[in-house]
Amino acid sequence: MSQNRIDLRSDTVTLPDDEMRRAMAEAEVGDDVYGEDPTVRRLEEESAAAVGLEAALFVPSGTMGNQIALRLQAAPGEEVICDAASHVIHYEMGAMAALSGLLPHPLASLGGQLDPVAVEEAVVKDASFHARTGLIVVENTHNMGGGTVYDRPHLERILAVARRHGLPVHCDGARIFNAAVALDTSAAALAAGFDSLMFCLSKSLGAPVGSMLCGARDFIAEARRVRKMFGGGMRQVGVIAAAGLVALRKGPARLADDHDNARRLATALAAIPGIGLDPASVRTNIVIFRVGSELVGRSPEGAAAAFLARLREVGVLGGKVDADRVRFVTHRDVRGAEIDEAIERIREVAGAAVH
Ligand code: TLP
Repeated sequence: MSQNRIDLRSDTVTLPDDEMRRAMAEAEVGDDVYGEDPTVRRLEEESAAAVGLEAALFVPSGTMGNQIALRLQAAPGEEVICDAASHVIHYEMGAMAALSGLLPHPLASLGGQLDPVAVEEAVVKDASFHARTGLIVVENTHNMGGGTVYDRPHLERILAVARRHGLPVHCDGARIFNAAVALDTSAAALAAGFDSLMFCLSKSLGAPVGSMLCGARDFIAEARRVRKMFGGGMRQVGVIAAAGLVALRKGPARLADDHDNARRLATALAAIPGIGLDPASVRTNIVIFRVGSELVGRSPEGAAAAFLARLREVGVLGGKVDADRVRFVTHRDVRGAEIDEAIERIREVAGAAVH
């Protein structure tokens, strides 16, 4: 690969910037398992405030944050209602079953957006013969839905169903700040009414490591206990939390640029014959599109893998969603000019295939 690499596999690939590295070097630290790391405490306080919930807990990953929430809010043998393409089902290694004895109750959805009527129908009302419903999970933005966002009225309808049945609701808000920017609202406005919310510092906000689990004070006290049980008790972790603080304070303000880049990329992709994409559906930093077989010919590994392999040869990296869909994610380390460069290279690859 002679050209510079443009890495659009995920917003997790960002490298810590100079300000983060300085903050890490200078971080005041202590043993966080004793609750004595001042930098972690600051990060937890600012995170809770940012989403308008009482308290927050620093966890090593979004997966651990989600899984602690599931563990605490549903009992073994209970069902977790979530959309069929949700991260808690597809990308968390079966953790809800393995760690907490929970059953996913997946619902088909459009763009990952749960239909409140379908949620109401899925709630098990007679638990004398069936697994009881324990929890509802909403993913905002929705990763595999293509970075789609739930607006507040939609969330209200789901929260109302949950309240009617006395069920807790967890928000997988790995990219909640992207949703807030897309809707021109605050993360707190989107978090209101949820029993718990996880957001990631290590995705679009640009930190190297870490996520925050947020909720009521009592819930977070319990979450601290389960984090230790899951092996996530960290010691002088202020060195990492310091980068997280920079991400939390500075990250949200630049997400609009990522969204503009995603839209520009999507518009250009949609104009390429053989690519299936409605650019109007791209609201945040994730672009998912279909690869027609005319772009790659008949390929044993599927159109997406074949197209990605050709793109890799010209230094453009993306991710496979399924046999014929590809995902690009825009982020802090890919600037506008590189998006334009990526578009050029993708056009060349696609043009070479159809001519
Ligand atoms: N998503 C990653 C991969 O796991 C797919 C990515 O590249 O997008 N919730 C959502 C909605 C996520 O997108 C992710 C990560 C997580 C949770 C988990 O976070 P980590 O990777 O920190 O465990």
